[in-house]
Amino acid sequence: TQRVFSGIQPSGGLTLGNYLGAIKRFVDWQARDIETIYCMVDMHAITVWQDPEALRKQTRELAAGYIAAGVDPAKSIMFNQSQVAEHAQLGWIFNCVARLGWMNRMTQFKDKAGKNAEKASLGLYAYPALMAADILLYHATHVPVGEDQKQHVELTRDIAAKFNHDYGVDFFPMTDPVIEGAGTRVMSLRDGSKKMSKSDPSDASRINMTDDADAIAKKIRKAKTDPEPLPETFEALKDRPEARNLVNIYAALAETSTDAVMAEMAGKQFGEFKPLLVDLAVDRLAPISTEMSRLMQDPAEIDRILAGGADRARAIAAPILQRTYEIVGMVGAR
Ligand code: AQP
Repeated sequence: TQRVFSGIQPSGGLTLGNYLGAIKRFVDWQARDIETIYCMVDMHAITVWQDPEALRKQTRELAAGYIAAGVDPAKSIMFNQSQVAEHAQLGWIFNCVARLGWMNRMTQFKDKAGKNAEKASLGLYAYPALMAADILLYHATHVPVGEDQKQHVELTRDIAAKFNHDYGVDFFPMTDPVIEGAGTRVMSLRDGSKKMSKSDPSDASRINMTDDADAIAKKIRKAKTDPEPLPETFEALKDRPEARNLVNIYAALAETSTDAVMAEMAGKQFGEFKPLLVDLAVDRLAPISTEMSRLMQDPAEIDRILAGGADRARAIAAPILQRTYEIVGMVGAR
């Protein structure tokens, strides 16, 4: 059977990058006839210190963002990771399967830990093993993610393969990362070589899903560009990362290809293109932001949805963890 799993960290407000790279795709998968499981990965979020009150608020806000964007809790299983203890339990087993050498190659750890890796948490280093547990706990076959997570999903396959090999079983499936279409890599509005990120210190670098129309317009108007007009093809934007990023965002929001955008916009200066992008972005994002604030007025209802999702998630996860314990040789495993 096919099953989709994906998650987002409640480590800050949602960005346009999270929306286009992840949530929008979650909604597309939900429309297909496949079981979909979407998680707010709060245990991943604390690999970098989070203020407890902020973490609680961000988790609920993330849930509101999923729902506002079209994830339906009656169709998809939606929950926060810490409510299903099996994630941590399988995560430990995978800490014992993954090799240090594999972890040392993870570029996200290097990016996030920065120069002072000695001060990074052990959790940040082990993050990809917990992520493998998130996915394999449900025997997920597909993981829709942005380009930046590809390496972690590949590591998930390595962990599954090593577990199966070491214990002589064919238990964990090989999961495919699904990275498709425009918007899989949304870049900072201030620097076309950096990804748009919720933790970037510059608020002008990103569009937050809670930004109102004025804020969206201002950020796009101020986005870094160059003085050249738009060329005929997307390929010709190869060495113009900022311009490329705006076209990419336009294509993803308009649900069309970058080539189609170029065919329509060729010859325009950014002075003309940016207002069109503002209109499109406001049109697509403002209803989501309005719905998010409405949902946030009833946090108890969000908590009920997450608790219900956790029960459904546990029903799938518990037998898979029990079987894993049995394979590994834990006494008492049923
Ligand atoms: N800029 C992006 N473009 C496309 N997809 C993106 N994603 C994140 N940024 C972009 C996708 O969003 C999902 C959830 O990401 P996450 O919150 O778990 O972790 P992250 O990738 O570390 O996101 P951020 O915004 O950069 O958070 P911080 O600042 O806390 O590190 C993933 O599917 C990711 O691909």
